[in-house]
Amino acid sequence: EERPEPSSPRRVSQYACQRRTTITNHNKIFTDAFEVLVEQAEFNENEGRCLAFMRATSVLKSLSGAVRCLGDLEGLPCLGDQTKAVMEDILECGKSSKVQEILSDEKYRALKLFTSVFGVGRKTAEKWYRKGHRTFDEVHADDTIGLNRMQKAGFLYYSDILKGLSRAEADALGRIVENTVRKIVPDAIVALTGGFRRGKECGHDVDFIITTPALGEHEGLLGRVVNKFQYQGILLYHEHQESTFDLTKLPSRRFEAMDHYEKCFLVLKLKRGLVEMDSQMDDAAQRQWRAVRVDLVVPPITHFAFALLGWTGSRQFERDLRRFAQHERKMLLDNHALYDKTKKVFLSAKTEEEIFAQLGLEYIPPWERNA
Ligand code: 8DG
Ligand code: MN
Ligand code: MN
Repeated sequence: EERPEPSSPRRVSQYACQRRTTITNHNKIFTDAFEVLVEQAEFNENEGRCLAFMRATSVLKSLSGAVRCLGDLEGLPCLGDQTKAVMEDILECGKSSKVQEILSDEKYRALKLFTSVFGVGRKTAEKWYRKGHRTFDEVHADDTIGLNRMQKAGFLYYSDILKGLSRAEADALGRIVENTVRKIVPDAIVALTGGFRRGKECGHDVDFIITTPALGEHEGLLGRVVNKFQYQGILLYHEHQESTFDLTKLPSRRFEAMDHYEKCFLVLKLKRGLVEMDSQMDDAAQRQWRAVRVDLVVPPITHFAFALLGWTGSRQFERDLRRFAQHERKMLLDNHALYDKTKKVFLSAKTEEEIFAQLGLEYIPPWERNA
């Protein structure tokens, strides 16, 4: 069998922000398995194990070819004995017994099901599981459980939201958002971010950053945009979070902390295409629209580049950007700012390119950030 020459002394960085990772994944068989292990570790709050498998997943995604034997892994960072044992299993049997075991585990299955609902996080899922519930019917039948607004919307539009969106649907939404925003501020900036900016063909939601060239004009804009959606009859759900942004604060060291920009988590009606319309004609398909998840974030123009970099992802790319900044440059980076701890100054940037340059990193375009 022919195999590509093992590319001689590989130098693969331990940081995802120094690797180029497109959406083409040659090692899906391994990374799918690892993603189950990551999720299991997350459910068990085993942070170390979670991080180990996330980093291994990310390294495998960056490779330009499929791993055929453990020898192919020589010189690669972040692949320890645990990850190699799982890969060996897959290379030998086509699957990992450990992963198979998790996939049939009652608790894993219940938590996986519950967290698939918009608005249901790990803690809530765990609570429902401990009450003895395993299915949605059981959750709904329990009147000691009070659902919040977001969870109610999550159940109401469950199958629509679970289906996610195509690239074409994301583009259609982009035009709707842009038209609406520009009716209020004609020269407003509407930038696609998240997975679709990285070139993904489908996503669980569409993420947009909205701002205005004139500083201060972005204030109050989001509320007016949401009102227009309501008036157009396409607003199904929204949770509006006011800005808690403070210019003087140092960047956060905690990755999972949410950023402080004004934002809105939405469920909108998206009109169905004609092609789709005449296919299946069950109850749901007869509706002329379906529910889709949209996130809107509104930073001031001065912080646009940081917000864009932070919201473009992937999550692993972001995590490693911050880890690189801290450990290799003694700088703090988050969605708002970059701070040099040695010089004790904030480093401003108008573009993503400038942020990479400030960090002394080669620029990685969005479509190579699929770490
Ligand atoms: P997907 O929607 O196709 O599943 O993938 P994604 O676009 O990469 O994921 P996402 O969950 O929509 O998040 C997009 C990026 O936004 C991700 O890299 C992390 C970043 N992000 C923040 N703050 C927040 C936040 O408060 N909530 C969420 N969900 N994402 C955030 O910087
Ligand atoms: Mn997204
Ligand atoms: Mn999102």
